[in-house]
Amino acid sequence: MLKRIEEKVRSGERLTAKDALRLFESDDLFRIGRMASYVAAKKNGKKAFFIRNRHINPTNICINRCRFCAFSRSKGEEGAFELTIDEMVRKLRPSSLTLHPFTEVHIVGGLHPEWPFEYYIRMLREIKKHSPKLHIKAFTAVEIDHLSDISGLGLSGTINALKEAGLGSMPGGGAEIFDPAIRNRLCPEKISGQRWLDVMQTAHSTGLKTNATMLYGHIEAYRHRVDHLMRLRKLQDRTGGFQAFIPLAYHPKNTEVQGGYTSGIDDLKTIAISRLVLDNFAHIKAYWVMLGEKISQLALRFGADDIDGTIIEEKITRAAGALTAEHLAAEQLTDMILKADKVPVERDSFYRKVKPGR
Ligand code: V47
Ligand code: SF4
Repeated sequence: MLKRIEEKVRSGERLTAKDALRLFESDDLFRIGRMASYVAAKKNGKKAFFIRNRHINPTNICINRCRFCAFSRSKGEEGAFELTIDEMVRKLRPSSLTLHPFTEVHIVGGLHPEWPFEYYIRMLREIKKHSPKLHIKAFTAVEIDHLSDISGLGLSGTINALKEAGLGSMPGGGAEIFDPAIRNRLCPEKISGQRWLDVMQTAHSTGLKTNATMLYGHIEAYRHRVDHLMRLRKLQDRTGGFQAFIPLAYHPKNTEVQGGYTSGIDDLKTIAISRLVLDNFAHIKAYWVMLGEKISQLALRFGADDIDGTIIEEKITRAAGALTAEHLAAEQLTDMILKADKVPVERDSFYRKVKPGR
C-alpha cells in the first residue's frame, strides 16, 4: 500500500487524507522517513536551520486553564507570576550564554484577566526601544483573539496596532487539535479550531508571517491528526502565510490529562508525515525542547529542516515534565546538525541566512 504513496511522493502528487491515515497506521517507519527525507531535500537541500533566540513568558496567569497545561495559574494562586516590562527588557540584555546577541525574542503567555491592551503595546515599544534590531515573534492566535476582545479594535485593527508597535511575526501555538470534540475535552475555554484558523488568516492578510503547531500524543486518534494537517494545508493554499509547522509532543506531568510521554517512534513518524502532507509548508521544525536533543537530531533525517534555537529560558514544557536542558548554545546546535550529516545554517526570523560576525 505504501508503494502508491511512494509513487505520488516521487512525482510530487499531493497526498490525500486517506494516504496520510495509511502512513500513520503503517509501522514502516524507515520507509516513511525515506520519503520525508526526499521531500525535505527537494525543499531545503542539506540545510538544517537554527536561530539565536530567547523565550520570554510575560505571565502564567491565564483565564483559560487548559487541562493539558501545567504552566498556567489563576490569579493569586501559588506560583503565579507577572513580569514587569522592565524585567522583560532586562532579560534581553546579551548574557554570557550567547557570544552573539539573540536575533529573535519569542513571547507567549497566559490570557491575563486584568492587563489592558496598552500593556502589550508598551511591551513591544519598550523592547524595540532597547533592542531595535531584535525581531519580536509574539502572541499565539489565542492571545491575539483575547487582545482583540480587550482592544475593541477588531481583529485586523488589533494586529495592525501590534505590528505598528513592533510585532514582527507570530508563533504557532494554541492550535492544539482542531477537532471540536477532542478540543472540548482538552481545553473547553479556548477559542475553537476554526477561530484559530480565522485569526491566522487575518494575520496573513495583513502581511504577518506565522507558524503553526499541533499538540499530539494525548487523547487524540490518528484521524484527528490527519484532519488537523488537512485544515492547515487548506489555509496555507489560500494565504501562503505559514513559515514552519511544529508538531508538539505532549508532556503529561502536572496536568489533568493523563497519559505517558510520546514514543520516539511516534515523534519521528509525526515529523515525517507532516513533511509529506504539508507540501505547501517550506519548513518542518523539530522542537528540541519537547523532543529531546537526540530525537531532534534524528528528526533531521526524517523530514525536519529546523531545530529551533538557543531558547535560554523555557517554562511551558518544563512545567509539564520536560527532560531536556533549559538552553543550548549555538555551538551545541551546530554540532547536533553536523553529526546528523546536515549543513547548519543560522537563520533570521524569515529563514534568511545570518551573516557570521554581524
Ligand atoms: O500553545 C502546552 C503547548 C504551546 C503542553 O512557533 C504543551 O516557533 C506539550 O507553541 N505538553 C506553546 N505541549 C509552544 C509553542 C511553540 C514552541 C516553540 C516554537 C514555536 C514557534 C511555538 O505549547 C502551547 C501548547 O500547544 N503546550 N502544554 C504540554 N503539557
Ligand atoms: Fe492558558 Fe495557553 Fe496554558 Fe491554555 S495553554 S492555559 S491558553 S497558557
